[in-house]
Amino acid sequence: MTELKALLFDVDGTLADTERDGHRVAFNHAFEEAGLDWRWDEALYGKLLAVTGGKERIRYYLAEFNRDFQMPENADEFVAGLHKSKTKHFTNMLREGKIPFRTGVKRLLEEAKAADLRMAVATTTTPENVSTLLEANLGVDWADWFEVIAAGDIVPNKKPAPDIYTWAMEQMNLRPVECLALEDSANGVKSAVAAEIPSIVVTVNGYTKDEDFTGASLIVSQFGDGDSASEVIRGSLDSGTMVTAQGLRALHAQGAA
Ligand code: XBP
Ligand code: MG
Repeated sequence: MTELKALLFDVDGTLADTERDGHRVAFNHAFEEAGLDWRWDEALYGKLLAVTGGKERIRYYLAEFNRDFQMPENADEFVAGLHKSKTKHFTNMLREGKIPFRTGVKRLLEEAKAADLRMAVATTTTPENVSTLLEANLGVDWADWFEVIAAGDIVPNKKPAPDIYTWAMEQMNLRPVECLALEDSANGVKSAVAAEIPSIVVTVNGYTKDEDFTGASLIVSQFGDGDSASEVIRGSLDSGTMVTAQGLRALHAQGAA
């Protein structure tokens, strides 16, 4: 049986519930600042989340929901400029402490560190968003927690492609069977499955709770903490009412060859 060596954490929706009141709001600020009448309400944003990556999501919106918009000549520059502005607004919200870690995340990180589990981030968002979120929630030593930050455009293809997980494992010199991925979305699960990671834990949120998580080992409402219990949606949680580092080791042992 191959021992669990590393936890690979998704960011948006997993470490923090960033989409509805974070990224979505930041996109709208950027559109307003650019003098565009685009407004992504909660329902539309839920549809746009089918596409990962902020720049890719803007293009998807124009292609599927705003075909009348006349894209400027320098389309790449236009989209990149909007996304840069959006990232400025999003990181400001993070620095203002508006987007905390989800329940149980800090506890799980501490348990994993104490259990000598290696940790990395594997996300579609930008490195700047990751470092700002981690510093806001873990302090100035945030980089001590994660060996690798695999984020955004570091790979050619974003989730559901496996690239970001494969890149992270290559950097850590780890095999998929030595890893466990923690995700929140169908795109994320597909990415981890395609990267041949055998153990995948999903913590759902408002946007992803009804998605198809085929390939996931365990689906929960949250990681749980103190008197805020984790509810099991699919699979079994041997560690009582919380997702714990030891519980993840046991889950991995059941699934890994
Ligand atoms: C979620 C995403 C990201 C964010 C927006 O990433 O798909 O694109 O929605 O962030 P993950 P950017 O769940 O993999 O963390 O605008 O920086 O892409
Ligand atoms: Mg996610």
